[in-house]
Amino acid sequence: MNILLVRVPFPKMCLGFKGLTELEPLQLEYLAAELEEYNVKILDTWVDGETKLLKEMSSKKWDIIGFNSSAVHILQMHKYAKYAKAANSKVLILVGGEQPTISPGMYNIPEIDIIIFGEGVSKIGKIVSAFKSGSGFENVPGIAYRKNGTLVFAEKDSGLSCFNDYKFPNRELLSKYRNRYFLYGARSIATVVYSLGCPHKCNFCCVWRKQIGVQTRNPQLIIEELKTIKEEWVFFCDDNFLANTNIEEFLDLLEENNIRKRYIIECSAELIITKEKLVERFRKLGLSTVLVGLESFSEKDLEYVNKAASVEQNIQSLCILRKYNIDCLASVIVYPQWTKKDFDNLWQNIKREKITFLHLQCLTPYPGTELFDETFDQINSFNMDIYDMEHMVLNTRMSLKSFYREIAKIYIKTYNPIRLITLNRNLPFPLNPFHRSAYTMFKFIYGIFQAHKHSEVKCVFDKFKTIDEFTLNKDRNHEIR
Ligand code: B12
Ligand code: SF4
Repeated sequence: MNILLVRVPFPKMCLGFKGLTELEPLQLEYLAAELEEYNVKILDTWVDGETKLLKEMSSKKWDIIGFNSSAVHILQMHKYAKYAKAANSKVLILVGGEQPTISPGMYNIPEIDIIIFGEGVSKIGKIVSAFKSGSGFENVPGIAYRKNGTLVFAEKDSGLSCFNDYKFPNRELLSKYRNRYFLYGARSIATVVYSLGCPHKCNFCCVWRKQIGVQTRNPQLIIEELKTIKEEWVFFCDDNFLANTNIEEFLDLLEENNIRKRYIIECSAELIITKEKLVERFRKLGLSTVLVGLESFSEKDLEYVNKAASVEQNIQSLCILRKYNIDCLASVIVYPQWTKKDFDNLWQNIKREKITFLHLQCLTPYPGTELFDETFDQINSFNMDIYDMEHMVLNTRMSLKSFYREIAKIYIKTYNPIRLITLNRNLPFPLNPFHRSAYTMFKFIYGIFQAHKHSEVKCVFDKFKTIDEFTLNKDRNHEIR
């Protein structure tokens, strides 16, 4: 069996993390580890580009092609599935990731044979065996498969990821690319999963809709995995790192084993406060940067997205990170109802809190989330190419052009080199002059000024009239033609 696993390229209009952050495709490396008895190739189009993908798919060599897809990749994914089937009608096309899990209706095209819900490691081997033997897919739980042209849902699986039983990701397949991965200015970086899931329920987030609770790996396994990693930097891609219940044990082991690396984590504000002692200790053992979803400096906004932390907790968490000299990448949401006054208020808070490393995210109703259901009639574009959280797809109170201009102005003011030098804080990664992210950052801000032009582009999902057509909750046989 020849199996090609593909990370789908970013669409042209997507502003996203493109060029600012490119990490290894960990989900595909996990799947590859499970398929070691077969001939497996991972094609990372973020590094390899589209031409190589088209060439591979034309070669007719592959029996199975598996795509990883977030929302921004859906339309691209359709295009490649069609291309692959046209080149070889016998190839089996799979798609997995958080978006297929929560809105399978958007992947219901004849060219996609199997949609994988939730974790894929326990399913991929079964799918390949069933395909090889021709026995059919009905005995593989947690998937939807095409039978006589119709999408059929197999029985549900437990929804749990048994990460303690999984093999370590196969990092060998992309070994020649490893020096190409980076997160802002942090180069030579590997990605590790410690836990999955989050205890909170923000309305815009798909994590709690696809993942049952918080599932934590055995810390001893993390240590064993870290020992196999050559990179200086490690990004823990947990949804909420401090939600882990066994961090103390992990830090003990890190110390005992004298593992010296620099770590980047993502976590929510209130856990930084309740677990301050752990943060302080982790700092001494290499914690460098924390990505915090502050989401807003207004209680009303926080309430609107059902955020667990309050404004006061957000501010306190920033204070703690400053106290231990830990870099903070503050992520703040911009809301469709905002007026110029709200942007001004945001800037006052950025100044007061001396934020140097900022990511603004437009409130985005990803299909399958609670926010999507709540705002369905206020969505002005279903063009998934712009669902990158840099584009605003909800109707805004200001004109879209002015709205984007305000976003760009905040970035320009925040990353003003004179301001950063005067603040005498660690320079944020994007401004590291020795790294191409500095150039990309300028390109990114320029892109925001142009973003209003993208909302008019039509797409295949414009003809979907109900939420169920996206999520297939009721009408599971709907097909996109
Ligand atoms: C780490 C991370 C990143 C990293 C990228 C990491 C990477 N290796 O690609 C960075 C920081 C670059 C990033 C960027 C972005 N991200 Co991000 N990211 C995550 C995070 C926190 C973890 C993903 C991860 O690596 N998990 C670990 C792996 C092992 O698990 P997994 O991805 O769930 O994969 C399993 C299954 O899904 C399945 N599977 C997946 N693919 C396939 C394919 C096949 C064939 C099969 C069989 C199975 C299968 O099997 C895997 C193993 O069990 C998720 C949150 C989450 N929990 O999903 C958000 C998340 C995926 N990101 C999100 C977003 C919005 C973005 C950005 C658009 C943000 C932005 N403004 O630019 C960009 C887009 C980048 C992109 N992917 O195109 C959203 C996606 C929303 C959506 N519905 O599309 C999420 C869900 C966060 C959230 N809370 O909403 N992200
Ligand atoms: S805190 Fe983060 S991971 Fe948890 S539900 Fe909210 S957005 Fe999702």
